[in-house]
This record gives sequence, C-alpha cells and structure tokens, in this order.
Amino acid sequence: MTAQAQPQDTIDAFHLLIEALKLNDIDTIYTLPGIPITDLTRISQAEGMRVIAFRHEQNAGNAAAAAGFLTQKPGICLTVSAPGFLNGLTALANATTNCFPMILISGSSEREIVDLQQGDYEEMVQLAIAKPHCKAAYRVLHAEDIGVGIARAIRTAVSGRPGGVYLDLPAKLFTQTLEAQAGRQSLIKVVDPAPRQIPAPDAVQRAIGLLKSAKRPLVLLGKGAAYARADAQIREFIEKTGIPYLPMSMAKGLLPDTHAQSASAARSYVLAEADVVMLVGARLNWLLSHGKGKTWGGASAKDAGKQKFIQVDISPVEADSNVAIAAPVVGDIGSCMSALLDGVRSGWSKPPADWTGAIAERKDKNLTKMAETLAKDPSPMNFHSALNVIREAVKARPDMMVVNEGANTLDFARSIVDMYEPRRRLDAGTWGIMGIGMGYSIAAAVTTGKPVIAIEGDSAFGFSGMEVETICRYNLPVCVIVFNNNGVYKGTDVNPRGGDVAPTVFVKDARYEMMMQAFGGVGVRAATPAELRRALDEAVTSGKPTLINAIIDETAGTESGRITSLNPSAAKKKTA
Ligand code: ADP
Ligand code: TZD
Repeated sequence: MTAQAQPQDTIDAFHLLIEALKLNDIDTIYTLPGIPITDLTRISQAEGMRVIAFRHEQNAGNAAAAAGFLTQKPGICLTVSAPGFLNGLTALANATTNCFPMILISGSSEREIVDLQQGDYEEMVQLAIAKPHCKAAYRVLHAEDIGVGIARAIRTAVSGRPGGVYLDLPAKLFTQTLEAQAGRQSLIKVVDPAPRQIPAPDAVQRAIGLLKSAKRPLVLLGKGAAYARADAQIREFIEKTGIPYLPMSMAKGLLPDTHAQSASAARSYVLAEADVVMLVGARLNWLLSHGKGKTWGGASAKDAGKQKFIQVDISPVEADSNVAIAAPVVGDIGSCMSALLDGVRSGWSKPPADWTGAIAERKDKNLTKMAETLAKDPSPMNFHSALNVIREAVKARPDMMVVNEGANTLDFARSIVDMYEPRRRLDAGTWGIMGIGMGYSIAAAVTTGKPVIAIEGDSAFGFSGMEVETICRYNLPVCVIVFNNNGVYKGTDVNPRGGDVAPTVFVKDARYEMMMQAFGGVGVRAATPAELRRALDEAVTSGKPTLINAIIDETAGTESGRITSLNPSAAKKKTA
C-alpha cells in the first residue's frame, strides 16, 4: 500500500501526527512496523520523514535515545502494542535513567476491550505500565488533541532534566479525520522547549567562595555537561581557573583527553585527595562510588571523605542524594557555567603548584606505564593491543563516533581510547546496560553522518547483533569490532560436572564476521593488530558496513571487568 489518499478538505490522524512532529523539527522515526502503526510508518516516509526500521523494538528505542542525546531533540521510537511496547520500554527506561530525551509512541488496542479485559489482539494497559519508567505517560483519544499530545511529550522530554516520555495512541485514533484547516490549526509549535534556567546569584557566589578556598580543587564533568552543549563555557572555565578535571566516560572529548589539565591518568589519586570537587552534570551514583568510601579517601567503605562538593545540575533534588552537597548550583549548565565564569574573571589565583605538580607526576608515571603496555604485541591479541589500534584510528579521525559496551571491553576502551571532540562517545551509561550497541551506532550514523566504530564485547554484541542487517539495509558507515574472547568476561570457565559448557562460555572461535557478510557487508577476521588496523582503515575509508571479528586471548578478561567487587560473593568476602 502507498500513502493513503485523502479528500482535500480533511486530514486524518496519521497525517496530523506527522505534521505535528515535522512542525517541531522532528525528521526521523526509529520503528518496527505492525498493527496498528504500519500505515503510519509508510505515510511518514511518503511525507518525507526518515524512517529507520529495526529488527527488534529495543534497538529502535535505543537509537531514539541516542538520537535524543546527540541532537537535544527527543528521539522518536514507534512500536506496535503490548509486546512491541514492552520491547521498547526497556529503552525508554534506560533513556530516562541516562537523562536522554526520547518519546516512545506505541499503538494500543481498543480501550473498551482492554479495560474489560476481554482479550483483544495485543491487549495491555500500556499507559499504567509505562508510567513508573519515564517522566510522563500521555494518551491521545481524539484527533483534535494530537497537537497538544505531541507538544506535551516534547516539552516533558527536553525541559528540566531530560528523559523519556510515553505516548499512547489507540488504534481507533488513526481512523479519525478532521476538517483540514481546523486540524492544522490544532497543532502546536513548541516555543522554547527547554527554557534556560538561570542559577541564583547567591548560589553561584557560594560555589565560587568554596572554590577559592580550595587547596586541591577538582572539576568532574558528566554526560549532562556533554548533553548541554556548553562546550565553550566549560573549556573556558577549566582553562581560566587552571583546575584539574576528570571526565566521566561520555564527557570524554568535551576537552581533548590529551589536555594538560586532564587528571584521568591520575584518577584514583585526585578522587581521594581533592578537597573541593565541582560536579558538572554528573551524579554521585555507583559510577562514582556514591561520593564516599575509600575511593574518596574515606576511612572505610561507608565513610565519606574530607572533600566538599559543589554540584551544578538542572535537577534541584539531585543534591544530597548520597552525600552532603555544600554548594548546589541549580540551573542549566550553559547558564551556570557562564555565571561561574563571571565569578572567576577577576581575583582568581590558579590552584597551588604542589597539587597540580603532584597530579602531573602521577600522570606521567601512569602514562609511561600505559605506553609500555600498549607497545606490547602479544599473541593472541589482548584487550590492550587491539584497543591500541582503535586508539590510533580515533586520533587520526577525531570526528569519528565511538560506541562501546561489554565489561572488560568497556573498561579498557574507556581508558585507552582517547576522545578529542564533544559527544563522540556513547556507552553502556548509568545502568551499565548491555544491548545498546547497534541501536546507538545506527543513531550515531544517522544523526551525524560520521563514521562509527562500535567497540563490542562478544556477549554485549549478541544482545543487538541482528541489527547488522539494518546497518547493511541503510548502508550506514558503521564498523562493528567484536572483541571475541569466547564468552562473557572471558572464555575459560569450566562446568565442574562436565556436560553443558559453563554459563559464561560461548561457541569457541565463532565467525561473527559472517553475520555481516550474510547481508552484503564486509566481514573480516583479525587475529593481529596489523590485520585489525588494515580492516579498520578500510572500513573508515570506504564507509561500508563492516564487522571485524577481533580474536582476543580468552584468558585476558577479568570477572565483571572493573566492577568485580559488586558481585555478591565478592561483597560477602569483603564483609566477612
Ligand atoms: P555521568 O554518568 O556522566 O556521571 P549522569 O547521567 O550521572 O552523568 O548525570 C547527568 C546529570 O546532568 C543529571 O543529574 C542531569 O540532571 C544533569 N543534566 C542533564 N542535562 C542538563 C542540563 N542541560 N543542565 C544542567 N544539568 C543537566
Ligand atoms: N544484561 C543486561 C541487559 N545488562 C547487563 N549489564 C548484563 C546483562 C550483565 N553483563 C554485564 O554487566 S557485562 C556483560 C553482561 C552480560 C557482558 C560481558 O561480556 P562481553 O565483554 O563479552 O560483552 P568482555 O569484554 O568479554 O568482558
């Protein structure tokens, strides 16, 4: 079927919905078709929207979430009812957890039948189920409310702390029509969807006062800072003040990782020793050991360290969520950093040389050690020797997008692959979720047009691997590199009873490259850094969908990568 013809003087709900999105500069839909949204996907395409159809809704949802992070406009994921909705819901919840703006739009079954539980096709109370997992859930029952529904969804997704919104569209809505002019007049172009939020002057002064009193100050940049696109103010603030900084993984590249003030190579030293820490768009969650314990110089796992915190965040309730925040600065990061910059323009002295000197010393030592490790060429490859190839490739093409998931593959890549430009890195994020790889890669390619390298553990890749067909279908410049060590974390576990293999072990020497070949893309097996370099260079130059099966020593990984301590058995040993 092609786009449905409709009488000149009427407009149906399909077209109203598409016009409402277009009116708000939304030009792409990530979806998987079926009843009742198949025609919506067709008509969207016919009306000039980019429609990217996936093989599983979770991947479409992850793509929408990444698109939201990269563009500051809510990414749109469109699914069928019940199972399609549930498949998309994980991505909606993950987007909300990561503060990425997205809208999950799902078709739903007949209200009358659902509410009486009479057993409709794909029956489910989707609105109620979505609600706890996103910022808000709305339903549109009448065509004349489509404009308001889309406007509310957009505003909710991007204003304040960004996040996910669910929009429920019952099948019956789509068949409704309105008089064309009245229909179009009912649509809303959202004015100023994410209004600036100016911080209170006294809050800014409190923060400046604390920073001025610091002997060992540190700035910690999170992915909220990357999202906010306040790149120039952040850089100016760091360089003007001379304060060392640490980027969280998705804030890497806000300033180049090779910047003299980056303290990444002295991370454990600065976290334990800093006396004033300014968080910019970063939460003190598990990724930062909740702001306390030995990481922060505390005497035991539960003790806070001696540092005082400044927290720059758009959410007023984030402060004190884990430890006391001495100076909360609430507002959008652009406005906050501008105000803070004004406060350090005069009468500012750089941090004491003994602090910056001690950091530089540790950095030098650690970087030298790292260079020695990276220079080794073991056979089979280990994480370091393979990642060194990617490190060089990103250095040569700093505008490339990097997507990263796995355990060891994530932890090592985060510290080995330097980033040079803002918002070039997407990863497993706040949940440490596996399965974002192909969805994020597809969105990265679609929204930026840049080459994408997906650095994937072999387990992580499996969660979304079927989307290599989608990558081939849309001919996207994505190079997937599977770090194949024959299993989850590593490939050496043994079932003590014999019989089945251990739960963490996969088929040995799996030919992942053939998956890409199956759909017309390029598949290469790479057992050495030279082979990996050749295949990666070719992929980046040609822009062809490519999968490189990088053979990694199956003994090289550690259990859960760097978070082994979170395993219950390890925690039990610690308290015993
Ligand atoms: P990371 O994982 O990199 O440490 P988090 O996701 O934990 O980062 O934290 C991001 C923080 O950024 C959230 O607390 C969120 O409220 C905040 N944030 C997101 N966008 C903005 C913005 N435009 N202005 C201010 N704060 C923001
Ligand atoms: N399921 C989901 C949705 N998210 C998760 N994080 C996990 C399971 C648990 N998990 C991790 O935290 S990492 C990981 C799993 C299954 C995979 C690690 O193996 P890998 O990477 O092959 O991807 P390495 O490099 O071999 O460690």
